[in-house]
Amino acid sequence: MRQHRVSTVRRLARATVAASAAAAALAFGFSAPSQAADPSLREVAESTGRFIGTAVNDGLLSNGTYSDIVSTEFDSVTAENAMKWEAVEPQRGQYNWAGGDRLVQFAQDNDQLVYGHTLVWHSQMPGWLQNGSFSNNELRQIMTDHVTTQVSRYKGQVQRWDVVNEAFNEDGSLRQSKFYQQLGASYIADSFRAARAADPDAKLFINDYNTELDNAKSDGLYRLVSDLLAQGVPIDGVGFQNHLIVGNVNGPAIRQNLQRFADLGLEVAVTELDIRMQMPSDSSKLQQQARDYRAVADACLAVSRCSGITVWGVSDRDSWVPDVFEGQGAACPWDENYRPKPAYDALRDAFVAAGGDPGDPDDPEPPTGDCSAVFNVSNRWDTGSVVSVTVRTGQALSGWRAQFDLPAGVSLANGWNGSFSQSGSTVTVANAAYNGTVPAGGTISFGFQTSGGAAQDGTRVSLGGQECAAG
Ligand code: 9MR
Repeated sequence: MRQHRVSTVRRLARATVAASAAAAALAFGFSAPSQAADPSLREVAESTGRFIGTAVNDGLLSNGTYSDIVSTEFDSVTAENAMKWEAVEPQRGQYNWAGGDRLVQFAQDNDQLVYGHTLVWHSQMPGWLQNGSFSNNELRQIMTDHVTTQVSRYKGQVQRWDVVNEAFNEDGSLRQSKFYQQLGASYIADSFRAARAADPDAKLFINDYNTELDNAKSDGLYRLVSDLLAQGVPIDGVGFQNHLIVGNVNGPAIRQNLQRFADLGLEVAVTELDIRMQMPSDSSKLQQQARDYRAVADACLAVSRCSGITVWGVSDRDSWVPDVFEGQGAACPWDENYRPKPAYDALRDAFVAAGGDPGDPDDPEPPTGDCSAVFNVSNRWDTGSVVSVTVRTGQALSGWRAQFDLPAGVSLANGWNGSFSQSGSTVTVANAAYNGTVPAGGTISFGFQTSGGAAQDGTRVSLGGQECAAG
């Protein structure tokens, strides 16, 4: 039975992507691109309660093909460079928000999450900071001022922050960054505390590369986050970049490693996924790449606390890889001509396999005036469960409230993509700041975890007081 319909808005937007890509094809003299799948990656991801994001080069948003793909295929965006220290505070105390603001506005216009990247990092520091000499106290103040100013600027608009990026050496020791050399390991806790004080609702992450597997580096990270938690430092999540190589991806090992961090009670996320190959590409490498993308996506989707996947760039045309790894490239899900690659289909398939609704291309009409809901218990154990809920609304909404009942004795532990409260057995979920606007025929997705027992599959949901049909 059909459980999910695609909004007319998104259908039109996807038609625009195809049209502008076809126009680009004519202009550049290559063959017309194939159309992306329907429903989009974003829609299948949303119906699993996870996000699918991309790094965005805000300078490219004026390119219609690029921006259409970003808005229709992704529900989360990360600034590829525009929110880094050198871009944001090029002179001490003088801030430039142009690129970050542009991206945040784009995200709000398209009902997307923003993943903030990044506050404290040894790389891409402005010259005045890199080369300046400061007393330890002064450096600590500079660092916390920067974190406070940037997080405050985007309070309520950026849902997740990479507070500290790439703090580790390969052997699991802390990197000798300027911050570590002068301030010791306490620079990490101080950065998180400053970020929490500036926006108590933003989820705070530590992010790194080569930590995807259980190895010396990820062991160091594991020890650090365990210590931070034990000290009560406000950290919510760990980001795993996943800059990987075709043919060299071990999905089950990635899953296991994600799970050990999740078991600390933290959110985990795939934050910068790309999978590069030796050029030139050919169809067998592209097929292998698709299997590798699928393996990473499956790994995340098998871990209930893995909140989403961000790819590090839309197309091979825009990727950082060829500039850094000589002779390598083709690492992204879209090709140089913005055509979806097998890797795109693989990502989409992974979400569908994890419960994302594939839709029904023969039945494109959005319904009007009613709602239907899928209440899916994706994981259950004796004392708890994980639930994803997708509600389709026939009416355009600018704010919503959904309600449902949990079995006696079962309580809400935590939820995402909404603001949750429980009174007796009834749970009320109101929209978050970023997902209140829903077009007619559009969907609302949220998820939550229970304690004290499991929720029941197929529980009826009401939207704005109206009971929704099942499925
Ligand atoms: O993709 C980014 C590229 O445009 C920049 O030149 C580069 C500068 O260091 O940073 C790239 O993004 C990096 C990210 O910020 C942190 N993890 C590694 C990413 C790829 O280098």
